[in-house]
Amino acid sequence: MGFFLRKQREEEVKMAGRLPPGQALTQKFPVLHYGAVPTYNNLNNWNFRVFGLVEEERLWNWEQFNQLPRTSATLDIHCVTGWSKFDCPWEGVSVKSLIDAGLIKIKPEAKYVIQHCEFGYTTNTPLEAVLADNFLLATHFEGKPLDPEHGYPLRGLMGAVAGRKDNNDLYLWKGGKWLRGLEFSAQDRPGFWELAGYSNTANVWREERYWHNR
Ligand SMILES: Nc1nc2c(c(=O)[nH]1)N[C@H]1C(S)=C(S)[C@@H](COP(=O)(O)O)O[C@H]1N2
Ligand SMILES: [Mo]
Repeated sequence: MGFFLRKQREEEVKMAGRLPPGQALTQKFPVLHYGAVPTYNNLNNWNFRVFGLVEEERLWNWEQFNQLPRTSATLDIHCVTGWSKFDCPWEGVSVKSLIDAGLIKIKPEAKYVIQHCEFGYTTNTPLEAVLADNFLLATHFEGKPLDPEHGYPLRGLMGAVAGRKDNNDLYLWKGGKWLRGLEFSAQDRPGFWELAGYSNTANVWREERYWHNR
């Protein structure tokens, strides 16, 4: 896609109030993470753990995970390094729907969620951000399983619903790639990028990129 088409498309989303401050539209899908991309020969040893402040801990293998109720969502994604990608079609599992279906029962003291990923990467959000409809446990992008570098087989996906400026619209690093578990917690616990200087709160509309107040 040429420069003028990109610019034109960017102007459209800007006029529609969908371009957060300091962001630019990309038509590519950049890859960003620290460390190696995990490789899986198969998913026989893969599992997903739900723990912390829940009535009963859950441990689902890949087959069981794929039997959970599924959700599709078209979301805009905003990376702290300045690119935004619009109208991305994701599929996966919504945490809210798991709670509504009684598949996860959280204790009332749970106020935060820590996403746990391969190699010990974590990222933290308030509980309400993970329960919002702009957060998904995503398995598919554009109808296909995630590419390895984008989080195969499962990632947290933090996006934004088009045209709705919401307090739960956080930067993309609040979605952990190669996700292996969710921990419900009474205390907030800054994760990898948060400890490296990124904002703890990460609101895209308020442009909370870096953590100054420590
Ligand atoms: N496990 C893991 N997940 C991660 C990261 C990481 O370093 N490790 N980086 C985050 C950052 S900083 C961004 S911007 C997004 C990028 O997602 P993408 O590579 O699919 O564009 O992944 C996030 N999830
Ligand atoms: Mo990032």
